[in-house]
Amino acid sequence: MKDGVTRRQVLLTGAAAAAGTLSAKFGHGNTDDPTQLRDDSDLKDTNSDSSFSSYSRYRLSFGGPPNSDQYLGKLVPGLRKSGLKPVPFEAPDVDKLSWKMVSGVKEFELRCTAVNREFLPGKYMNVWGFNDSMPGPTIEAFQGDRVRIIVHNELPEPTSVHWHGLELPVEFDGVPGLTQHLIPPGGTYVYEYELHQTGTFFYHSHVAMQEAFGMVGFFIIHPQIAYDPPVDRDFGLIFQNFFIPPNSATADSMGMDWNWHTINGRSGPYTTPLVCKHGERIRIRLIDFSPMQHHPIHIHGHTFWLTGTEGGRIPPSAWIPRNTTLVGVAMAQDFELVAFNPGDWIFHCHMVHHMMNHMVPQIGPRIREEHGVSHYLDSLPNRPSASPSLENPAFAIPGYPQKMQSMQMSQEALQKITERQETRGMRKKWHEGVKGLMTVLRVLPEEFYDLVMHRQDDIPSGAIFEAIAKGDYRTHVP
Ligand SMILES: [Cu+2]
Repeated sequence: MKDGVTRRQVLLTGAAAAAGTLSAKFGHGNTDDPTQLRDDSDLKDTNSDSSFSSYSRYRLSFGGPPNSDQYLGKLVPGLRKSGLKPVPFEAPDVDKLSWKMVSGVKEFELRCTAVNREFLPGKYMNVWGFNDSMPGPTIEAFQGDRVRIIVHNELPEPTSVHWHGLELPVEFDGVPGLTQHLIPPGGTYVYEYELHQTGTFFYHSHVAMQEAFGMVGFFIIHPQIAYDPPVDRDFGLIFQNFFIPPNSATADSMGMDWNWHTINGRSGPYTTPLVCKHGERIRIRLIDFSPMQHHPIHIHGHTFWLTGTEGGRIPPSAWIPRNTTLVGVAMAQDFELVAFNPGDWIFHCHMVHHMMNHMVPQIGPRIREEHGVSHYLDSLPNRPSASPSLENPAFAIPGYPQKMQSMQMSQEALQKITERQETRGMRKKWHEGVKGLMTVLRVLPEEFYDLVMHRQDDIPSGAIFEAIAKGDYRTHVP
């Protein structure tokens, strides 16, 4: 079936018109996407996609009965050809660990370090991690690689590193006492083994309280040739909880009142959106590395297939369609979906207390940065009195208030959140609904993807969202 390209001629006003004008001005550009390292020769001719004719990657479609390959897009491939190397893995807000080839071995260097991580703009928290990052940088390798990982302990106490899920020689398993001596402060331990598996793995300290303090990172092992159906993007998110007492910026790994929640080391809305193009097939690999809590992970507007776990890839016959799935501590799950539905879709943990951070500004002084106890006491006379709000008739309703009131961020914090390239053209107040363990999957028609991700032209707040909502974009219509 042939894909035609049509242009909806819609008379628009306001922001949507601005977006339409912008897209018309720049046309249907095909700018290189530096994150994807692919060229057009990697893309297949979707006109030849006749074997998947009952499913459209560009609009709502059921795709056939539940036992069919096309049901809810199950085996509908991405826009990349089959038989290529996998697309590079992308974990927003986390770097990759560089390596060098030494006599046929991929050699990585990891440093165990204290980290001052910016969970939200201006909110720097003391945790531990690797190479000055929490989570640590991603180790990305291929099936068949031999790797050597040189671990330097720059912490003030002993540690060891475990390679979670890897089948390897016991002396490199990283368990203190049982398989190795702890690495003393200033010490080094060299781990070396072959990778015969593929999947979503991770590395972490095997000292329990250090785990709770943030010491984890992705360890992705790709197959040499991407699995079918190929995906166009391969994202990764690590979910964590911390207890950070109200008057402290240092995580307390003894506490069990988890009140700060991070995805790749940031809290919503500072989590960087996952951005893909309309019609792509994407994978999201999710790890729960919280100390104690599981996360029911939910996506809006799409159904995903559960295609892998921390044990590796699941055979397609056992894939499960979900829009919420429970990811337990130290588990990984891989989700795949066809991004048929343009828009800004929230992707989040559904535990209500994980959908916000702690609420200290509402309940007392926050002694952090320039704000000490004396500062708080000095400013008591200037603090707004509570009585006017108590006169609000809403207080007559039992249970009021439930909505988090007065949680506005400073102008500078807001600017840091909304000036990121990945957020261009989202609704002006999008950040109000994205807190704690929440991030956003942006599915953008190709012309808007280029505008948002590759151009510097000003895009009015809401312009992209409204244009999508009104259907003012080019689309492939089978
Ligand atoms: Cu959760």
